[in-house]
Amino acid sequence: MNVLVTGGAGFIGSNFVYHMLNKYPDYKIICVDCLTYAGNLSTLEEALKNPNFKFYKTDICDREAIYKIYEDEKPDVVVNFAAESHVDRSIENPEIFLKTNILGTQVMMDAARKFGNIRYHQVSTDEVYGDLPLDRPDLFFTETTPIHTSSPYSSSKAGADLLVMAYYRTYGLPVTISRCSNNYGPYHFPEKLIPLMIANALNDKPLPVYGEGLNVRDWLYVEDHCKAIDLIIHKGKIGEVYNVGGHNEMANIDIVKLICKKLNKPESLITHVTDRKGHDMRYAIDPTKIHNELGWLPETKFADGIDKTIEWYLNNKTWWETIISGEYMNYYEKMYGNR
Ligand code: NAD
Ligand code: TDX
Repeated sequence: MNVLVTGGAGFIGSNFVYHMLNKYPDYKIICVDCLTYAGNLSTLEEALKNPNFKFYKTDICDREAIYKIYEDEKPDVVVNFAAESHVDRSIENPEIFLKTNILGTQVMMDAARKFGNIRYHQVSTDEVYGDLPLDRPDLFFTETTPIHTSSPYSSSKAGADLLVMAYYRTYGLPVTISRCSNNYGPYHFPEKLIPLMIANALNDKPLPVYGEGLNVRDWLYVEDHCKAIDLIIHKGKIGEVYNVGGHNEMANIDIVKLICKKLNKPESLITHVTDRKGHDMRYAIDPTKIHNELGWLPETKFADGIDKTIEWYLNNKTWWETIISGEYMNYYEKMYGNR
């Protein structure tokens, strides 16, 4: 089978590339990534040595180049991870989010239609459902929860989801969508909460918690997300949405305190900074459907996953130190300098 993976030089996409290469030695994995600030070819260093792996430095919005790749590589399945993924950046500059996340999705699906109605999977997010109140722990997002977005990022992801379902209904494109909760694990770009706090703590820098830090996220180890997508592309029902999440809700402040404890750093490093605009309060996924229909269950407990993640950042300092010493410094100064 030929599997075309977009965004494979980013966090979840690269973990998925490695998962697929390890699990299916007879599959060919074709990766398309234009290497934005979030894409890193060094992440794919091992994959690039594998004869079953091929990399294209290409923008998913580049229709001509994408059509050529479909024509040459003849994918059986397409998994679209490529996206602008950081909420804070979408608040500063929404345009690129609309371009990549919506128009890029359209190009990928037009190509899938043109070259044989190819099986198409869209990697979406729980953020399309908006947020839940903190005082209603009984509420969870199901696949029928209405779309109700908060940020330009989540709105662009929701726009893409609607387009995916339109291509299913209008053209009969064989699609599926997964909506996952917050991932953590190796190769997580250090602008996101967990890797940012690990990197700052290791450098004895302030740990910038937005507002009181009471916002709740539902954390899932990235490998479990990859396994869910693997199941969906092989056994998922066409035209369906699957929520993916591990019932592991934690307040941001508790995550940051835990990281301090694990790294033996003082909690006095924690600095409460101005809150994110439109900040979603709580995300919580009900994964009953993917469990009942496809037998998926998260395998890594948070206590183990966070230890593995911290260990990975300790053992791979060059990877993240290279990132935070470059252009990222300007971003950090702009976002956190006067916060
Ligand atoms: P990431 O920002 O780490 O990686 C995104 C990758 O896409 C990068 O390699 C980047 O170079 C590439 N890319 C961006 N624009 C592109 C374009 N126009 N053409 C080709 N490549 C492009 O993101 P991530 O955290 O790995 O997220 C991957 C997907 O999963 C996204 O669609 C995101 O919305 C979704 N998602 C993420 C999470 C999470 O917790 N990180 C949770 C649920 C869903
Ligand atoms: O410096 C910080 N301080 C802080 O308090 C950062 C970067 C974040 N936060 C808070 C904001 C959120 O409540 O931590 C929480 C997690 O923030 P992010 O890591 O930016 O993730 P989030 O906004 O929850 O979105 C993530 O999960 C859903 C991914 O980035 C999205 O791509 C995915 O769709």
